[in-house]
Amino acid sequence: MSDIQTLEREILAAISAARDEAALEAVRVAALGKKGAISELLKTLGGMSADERKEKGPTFNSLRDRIADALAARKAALADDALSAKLATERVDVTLPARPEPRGTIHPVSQVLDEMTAIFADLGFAIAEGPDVEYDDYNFTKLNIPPDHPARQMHDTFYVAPQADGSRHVLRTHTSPVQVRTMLSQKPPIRIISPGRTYRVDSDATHSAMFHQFEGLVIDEVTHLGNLKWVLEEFCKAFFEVDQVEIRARPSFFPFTEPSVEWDLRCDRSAPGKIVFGTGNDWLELAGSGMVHPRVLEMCGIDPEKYQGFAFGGGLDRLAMLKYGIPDIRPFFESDLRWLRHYGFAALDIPTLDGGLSR
Ligand code: 2NL
Repeated sequence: MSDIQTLEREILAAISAARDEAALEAVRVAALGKKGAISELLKTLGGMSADERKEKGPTFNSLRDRIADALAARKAALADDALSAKLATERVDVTLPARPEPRGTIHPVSQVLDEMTAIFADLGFAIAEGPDVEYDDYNFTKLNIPPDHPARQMHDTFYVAPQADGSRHVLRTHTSPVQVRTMLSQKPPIRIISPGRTYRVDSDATHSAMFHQFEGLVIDEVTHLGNLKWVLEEFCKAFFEVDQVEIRARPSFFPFTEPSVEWDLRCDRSAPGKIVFGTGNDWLELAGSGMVHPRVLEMCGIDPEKYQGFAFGGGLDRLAMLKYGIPDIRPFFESDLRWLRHYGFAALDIPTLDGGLSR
């Protein structure tokens, strides 16, 4: 075997034996570096006769090319091996649970809000929302409660610091300003419910300064108290999950409705700590309501000669307490996880009419 063949075998063996990039680089320098074996071989061409150079030149050059190719191939193989080893150590078990078990639960108020949304959406109502900090004008004046009206005292309003022009914003005392905003920005027919946070300077065992209200508003060319009664009955059947309900009307007064009606729901409270809806000899206050006062329609840009409407409102927290048998309102807003785990709902159990509201 010629010296050249021996040299090639030795270098190729060293290339295969290189276990990492550093070892391979050492082989490359020893072969193709400035003073490497192949480089030295190529330098000998300079001292040769023209004929000899013609014979050896191609041999040496192709040897150099084969060595360079072998180095490149080995380098790629080492990089592949390194990547495979890295991937093996970084393997992710995609069958592991994404997160630990959920620790919180859905608050009963959120649950009742979602239930109410499902029911009224099915009846063709849209959900309307508005800011908690309101104009005095939207919270009172446009609802037929002028600045000197006694109902302003009844509302125990939280006032925000005065503006530059002397006007004062309020924390909304009801969600009616959301209906005002809707009437000012949309044309009838209007069918909305506006559940949300409301505020009154009033807190004791049964009152919280922040509480939740729901209100509904329907404006169209022909609307009457019979429509209102049907809507409330349908809501009660769906919400309390009973086939039959009975509601009764009592005359009432609100500045923003005329006439005004309060509704009670027939129930049975004879068994201690338990309420059954739909039967029995007891009555439970359900909601206040009425036909929207023509002056309110007018102040909200709706022609009372052409349109009328009905509105209703009640306490959302109260509905949650009634439906889920929660005796005290105070823990509602204390963020006590033990209370939430007792009264809360599973996070992914979203209420729907066909899937079940509260199962
Ligand atoms: C209650 C009674 C009620 C309304 C709310 C309303 C809204 C507009 C016009 C007319 Cl924009 N009425 N809302 C009407 C009657 C009763 O709520 O006891 N709420 C807790």
